[in-house]
Amino acid sequence: MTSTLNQRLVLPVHNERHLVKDVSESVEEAIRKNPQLRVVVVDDGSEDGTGDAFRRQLKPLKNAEVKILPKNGGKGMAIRQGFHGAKEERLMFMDGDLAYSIDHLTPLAESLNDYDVVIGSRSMAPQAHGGLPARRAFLGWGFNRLACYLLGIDYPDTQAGLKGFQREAAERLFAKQRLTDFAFDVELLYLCRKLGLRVGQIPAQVSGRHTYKTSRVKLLCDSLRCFKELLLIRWWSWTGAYRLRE
Ligand SMILES: Nc1nc2c(ncn2[C@@H]2O[C@H](COP(=O)(O)OP(=O)(O)O)[C@@H](O)[C@H]2O)c(=O)[nH]1
Ligand SMILES: [Mg+2]
Repeated sequence: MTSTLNQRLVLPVHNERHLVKDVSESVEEAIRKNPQLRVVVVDDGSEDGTGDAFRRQLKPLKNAEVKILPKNGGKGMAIRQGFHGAKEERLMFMDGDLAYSIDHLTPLAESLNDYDVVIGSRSMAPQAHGGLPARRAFLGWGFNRLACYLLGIDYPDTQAGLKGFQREAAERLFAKQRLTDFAFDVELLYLCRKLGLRVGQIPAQVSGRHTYKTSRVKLLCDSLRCFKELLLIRWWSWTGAYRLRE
């Protein structure tokens, strides 16, 4: 049974000019197949004209829009901007480079009939294409274990850029969410635990065309920044900054 509730898909993009044509074709096909779907591409501070290129490419589609933010605020900020003011019942985001094919939308939307929040998990799908480079896989595993330990959550994969929310849950979560970058996903899952939201998981299959941008993830300093952000989440929770009882 496909979900008849209207849906919003946010695609955060940053310096992805080389992918605009392919991604736009996938967006066009998804909208043609699903008249309930609205797609919002969010570009914040790309230097290569990604946002304008998407605007030109998606112009003919009435159910697609491109938000261009002048300054880079991080993937988390872009996703929050993409959900801002949304009226759709199902709010979903996936990596704008389509690391996960748009076909994942159907199981994601369907699972949102049973859960407040649904996350994609690469550990539930046999990764045909070898997955993460070894160094990143190791640091990713370390981050996952540390985050789960420090935040009292337990998911084999918290970072897959494929997540969905019932609108009410999204409004409660994003009103409290503070981080904009790497640890934004685990902050969301921590707030789900604190707010008693039901979280489901679906298999996330990385597409064979996707290449991880190891260079962008300056592994060491970003790992330190991730660790700092994990401590910040505990600090904000401990000091009541999340206003969890409101
Ligand atoms: N709007 C926006 N999108 C971002 C930002 N950082 C990454 N992205 C997008 O988020 C998605 C995942 O990032 P990516 O660098 O591909 O991560 P990887 O696949 O894990 O190496 C891609 O579509 C990026 O273009 C950002 O600061 N702002
Ligand atoms: Mg990627």
